[in-house]
Amino acid sequence: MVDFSHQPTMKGFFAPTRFEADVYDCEVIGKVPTDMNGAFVRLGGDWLYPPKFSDDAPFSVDGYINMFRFKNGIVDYKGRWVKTPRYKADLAAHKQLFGEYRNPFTDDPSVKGLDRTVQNTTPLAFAGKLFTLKEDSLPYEINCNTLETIGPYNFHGKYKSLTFTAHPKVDPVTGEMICYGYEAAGLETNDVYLYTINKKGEVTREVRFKVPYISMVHDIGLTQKHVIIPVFGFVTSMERLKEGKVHWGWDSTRPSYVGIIPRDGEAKDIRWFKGPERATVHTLNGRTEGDKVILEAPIFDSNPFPFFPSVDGSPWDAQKARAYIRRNTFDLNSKDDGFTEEKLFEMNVSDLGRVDDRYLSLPYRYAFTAYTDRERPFDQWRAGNLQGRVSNCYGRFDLATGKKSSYFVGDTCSLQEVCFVPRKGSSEEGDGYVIGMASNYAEMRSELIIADAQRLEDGDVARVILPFRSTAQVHGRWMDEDQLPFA
Ligand code: V55
Ligand code: FE
Repeated sequence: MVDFSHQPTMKGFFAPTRFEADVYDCEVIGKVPTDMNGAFVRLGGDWLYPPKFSDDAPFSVDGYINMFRFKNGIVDYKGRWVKTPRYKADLAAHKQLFGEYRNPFTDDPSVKGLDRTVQNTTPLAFAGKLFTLKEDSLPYEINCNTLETIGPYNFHGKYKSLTFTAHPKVDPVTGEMICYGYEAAGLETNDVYLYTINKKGEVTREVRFKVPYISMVHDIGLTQKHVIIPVFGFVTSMERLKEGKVHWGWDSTRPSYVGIIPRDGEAKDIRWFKGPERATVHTLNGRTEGDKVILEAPIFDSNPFPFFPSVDGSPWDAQKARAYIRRNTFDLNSKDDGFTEEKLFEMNVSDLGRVDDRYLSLPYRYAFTAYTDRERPFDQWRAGNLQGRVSNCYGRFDLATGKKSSYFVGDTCSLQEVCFVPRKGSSEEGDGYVIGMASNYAEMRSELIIADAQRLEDGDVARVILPFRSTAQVHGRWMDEDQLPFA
């Protein structure tokens, strides 16, 4: 018996869909560019069974991978659950056996010791393989044509961390991947294992170090010379897990730390800089300029997630849960542990931003992300009472001039994370397409938006229409046809 009727947040457009899908030759409004060949792969979640506890985090949702496969202007859609041991155990039991977010003490005794990961965060194409990523476990390998789950992957036994980040960085110059796991030696350990994996998928470096306190190390910055490691606000302990709580609580008294380690350095070479209460969940880009290391990121003043409550019992503050694009500058010659912070744009943005990945770790100019423009129209009569709460624009933020150009999605839609697709054959930064999923509340369906990244004001060049609601994505990636063995 499956009953979602008591889940107040899973209604209307946000109700679980609970089916696997194949749509061939999707309906298109406009014209899909014929120079886009590959796939837009999205990973997010759909609850197979309702959460066991009402205060569980939405990040516990079962992983669901889906892709828009592009071939010469024709687009096919495919969606599959990620078939984790947890999915299989729940399906066999016909109920949710797993408890609070990253807390095995709250699980049904029948699943003790089972890998309890939900693979719901980021899809990755690397060394010719497709993976799903969730920061509490190893990557899961996926068949890129069928989207069926193959299983956990540890890079020929050379990747020793028990966990793998949802935000590995691929150096566009060398093709190598810089990746890591935190709580790497097991639940509630303060170990981070940092790896370099070459483009053939061979581990070439491992560095093990400790964080100042165990926290959510969700994303890092990469430069040509350094790795930048933000640590902030979220705390956890074996005691709180044994009390049956979600893995993270927010501690506003904790300083944020940023670790900087040379890419060819050892654990002793890491330097920890210290700052005020902040949350750098996602980064945009990093670079090293002489003795300075620079990170740009959409940074929150405090806890972005209401479902990871304050440890002191104080209420979640929506005002402080807004991200601004900021620049942090770290002086490697400084004698103290301080760093500078600048706000680059005086407006709130979605923290799920993107740069042209061909410029990752290098000097760059453009950041892309979604935001809410309250001046734009919203059709409440057709799309519901969501005025001011929809991401109705994608912005291209020019860090050189401070100017912004914008794509507006229309008065019944909200945009999910932006993705940048470089134009084939060009290398000019920002030359390509901006793509992303729109939720059309009036039509109760999902639409894939494709716009020219250099002409955002012109609107989309194509919309790929799904005749249903697709699962909400956490992160999506464009995977070019030469990156994976597509049929
Ligand atoms: C994040 C998302 C997660 C997670 C931890 O956005 C951090 C940050 C979707 O799951 O498990
Ligand atoms: Fe993320």
